[in-house]
Formats: sequence, C-alpha cells, structure tokens
Amino acid sequence: MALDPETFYLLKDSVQRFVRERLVPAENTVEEMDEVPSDIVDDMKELGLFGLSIPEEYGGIGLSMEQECEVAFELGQTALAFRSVVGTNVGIGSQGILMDGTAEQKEEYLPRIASGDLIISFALTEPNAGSDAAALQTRGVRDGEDYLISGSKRFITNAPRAGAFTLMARTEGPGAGGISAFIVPSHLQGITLGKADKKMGQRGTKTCDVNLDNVRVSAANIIGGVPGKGFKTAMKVLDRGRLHVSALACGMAHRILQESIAYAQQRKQFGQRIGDFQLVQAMLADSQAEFLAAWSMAKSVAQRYDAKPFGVTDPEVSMQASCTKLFTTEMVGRVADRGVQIHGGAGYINEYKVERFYRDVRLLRLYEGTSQIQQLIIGKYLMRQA
Ligand code: COS
Repeated sequence: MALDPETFYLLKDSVQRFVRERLVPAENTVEEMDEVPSDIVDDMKELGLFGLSIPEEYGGIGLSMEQECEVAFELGQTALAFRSVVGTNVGIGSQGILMDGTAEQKEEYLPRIASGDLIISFALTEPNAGSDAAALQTRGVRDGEDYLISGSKRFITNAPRAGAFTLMARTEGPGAGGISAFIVPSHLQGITLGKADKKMGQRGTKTCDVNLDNVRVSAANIIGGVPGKGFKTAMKVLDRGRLHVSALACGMAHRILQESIAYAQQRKQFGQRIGDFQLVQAMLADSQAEFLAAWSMAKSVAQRYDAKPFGVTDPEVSMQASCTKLFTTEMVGRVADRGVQIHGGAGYINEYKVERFYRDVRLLRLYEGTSQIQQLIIGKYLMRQA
C-alpha cells in the first residue's frame, strides 16, 4: 500500500503549508488553552489527516509506512498536541482492526476512523501493567454471546474524545496468550472516564483513565473474531507506532535545531553573534549530525517495514523498529537539551519555544514502550539469533 509519488508530493506540500500557516501560529493558543481549536480539527479532517494510514477502499489516503513517516515528520515540527488529535486514528487505535480485523469490522469502523468522525483510542496500559503489558488485569468474562469487561486503563490518549477503544482484556487465562483485543464503543453502560491527567508537557493532548464495570460487549467485537490473539495484535500495532513516533521525534529535532540556529544568529554576546563562537557551533553540529543519522535510520527502517507483507511480523523488522524508537527519541532529548543550552537563560523562559519543546519531547522516551523496553526487545532478539 502506498500513494503514487506525484499525489504524495502534493499531499506533503499541503501538509507542510498547513503546519507553517495554520499550526505554528496557533502554538501559543494550544499551550494557553490546553486545547486544539475545533476549527483546526475541522481543517485536519478536510486534509485527510485522520485517514493517512487507512486504505483508500475504506476512505483513507493509504500511505505506506515510509510516506506516513514523512507526514509525521512534518507534523512533528510543531506542538505535538496537533499530531496527537489524529495520532490514535492513524496509528495505535485503527491499525489492529486493519491488520487483524474481520471484513465486517473493517467496513464498520475504518471509514469513520478515516474521516475523523469516530475517534478511536488504544487501551492497553493499566495501573499495574505498563511495560509488562502481558500482565494486564482487565477481565472479559464470557456471558452468552457477550463478554462482561471490568478493569481500569491508564494514560489513554484521546480517551475524552473517543467514540471507541481498541481495548485489550484477559479472556483466556494468564500470560500473553490469554489476552483478546476488543472494539469497545465508548457510550456503553459501565464505562466512566477519570479526571484529565495533568502532564509535564504536551498541553492540548488529552489523556485520562478509562474504567470499565461489567461492560457488556458482543463477542463479535473481538478483533478478528478469535479470542487470545490480542497481545500479538497489540505488539504488531506498536511496531508500527514506534516508527511513527520516531519520525515525529525527528521532525521535532529539526524544529528545535531551526529555533536554535535562528537564536544563535541574532543573539549577540562579547560583541558578536553567539553562532560565530565555535563552542555554540559544536552544539549545533552535534544536533545536526544526530538528527541526520536518526532521520536516515527512520526512513530506512520504514522502507524495510513496507517491504514485508502487511500485518505479518518479521522479528528483525520489529527489532529495527525498536532500535529506531530508542535512537530517535533519545536523540531528540539531547537536541532539546542543547537547544535550551544555546538559548542560555532565555531557554528556561516560557516565551521561547525551546522551553516548551524540551518538556514536550520527554514523553517520546516513555510512551509506546520506554527506551528500556526497546533495549530489552533488541537484546532479546540478538541473544535469540545467536
Ligand atoms: N509482533 C507480533 N508478535 C509479537 C511481537 C511482535 N512485535 N512481540 C512479541 N510477540 C509475541 C511473541 O512471539 C509471543 O508469542 P508466542 O507466545 O506465540 O511465542 C508473545 O507475543 C509474547 O511475547 P513475549 O514473550 O516476548 O512477551 P513479554 O511478556 O516477554 O513482553 C514486551 C514483551 C516487553 C516486548 C511487551 O510487553 C512490550 O512491548 N511492553 C511495552 C508495552 C508498551 O509499549 N506500552 C506502551 C503503551 S501503549 S501506547
């Protein structure tokens, strides 16, 4: 699946213009209001951003992983809250249905996800199951043609906006093989949302707990119709999500670098521009070199992801996706840190964008698998290969 190069070029051009002319000027509003303005969300729908990764037959744009990364890179160059509005529809919310769902599930849900009329969240994490996702405790107990689902999900991105959840629950017993993935409409009786999380950064993104108390969900809502496959679906979704997050990290690194260069060009100390000092140039150079390495890596691994059959796991590609998530998100942390350093005291002041971006990028090393989880996946693969 991929968009033809000419149409993709036009799409990318529109996204670049949208970021420059609509999103960057609204960054302060998002920070102050802790909300993405609804007219911007409408424009995102119009541009097709909710359906980037969904095939054309279901009303999406049908980008390849590499093309999706290129768009994520552009969206990464502004407040990450904008991307978060479409993020779960493009990635972790929809992809399980696309990869493993039945024909009926795809037809029922994907068109509305692609248009943005239905916001879908991914509900895996729980209070007692974060990195150890296979230990999740939310239960689905069979009751005739339905399951009764009870438990708590934590830090669920877009939950306050969601019309449905791709939700993992234990139906078959202990361990990874006991988990099933359900499509759970958010209006069902027994679902309540926790209070909005107050976060370090990424203001304008919406996360909260999702509590389920005997929520009656039809067995027909198990993704793919077969119980016990949910953990693998979740892992496949995360492989893809990790590449998307990598591209986002690279986009943000590029933006922070541009902010740092601009500041180094205009700020004068000791009678000259600080950018003329070699110690400042060294920081810029390190950031540029690391950004280039990271972005080259992300594009290259995305190409490898595209080269395998869709929805089929290649453990080598999964390992490479983890390498990419690890490297790119750690990289943007260093670039943001240097960005603040180059700005000096001004970098600690909220008026300058690097202060905000420094806080925003911290999350990239945590969600969709911490850096340590990526290391474990890589290490385990290497040991198994040997
Ligand atoms: N694609 C498909 N299947 C996968 C897979 C992948 N990328 N990774 C693992 N699996 C399969 C394994 O093959 C195994 O199947 P079998 O039992 O048939 O062999 C099963 O899933 C269990 O795998 P494993 O034994 O490796 O599971 P672990 O419990 O050891 O943990 C980690 C795996 C730690 C990698 C997983 O729990 C993880 O990714 N944790 C982080 C969760 C996360 O990213 N959360 C972020 C919040 S969601 S935004």
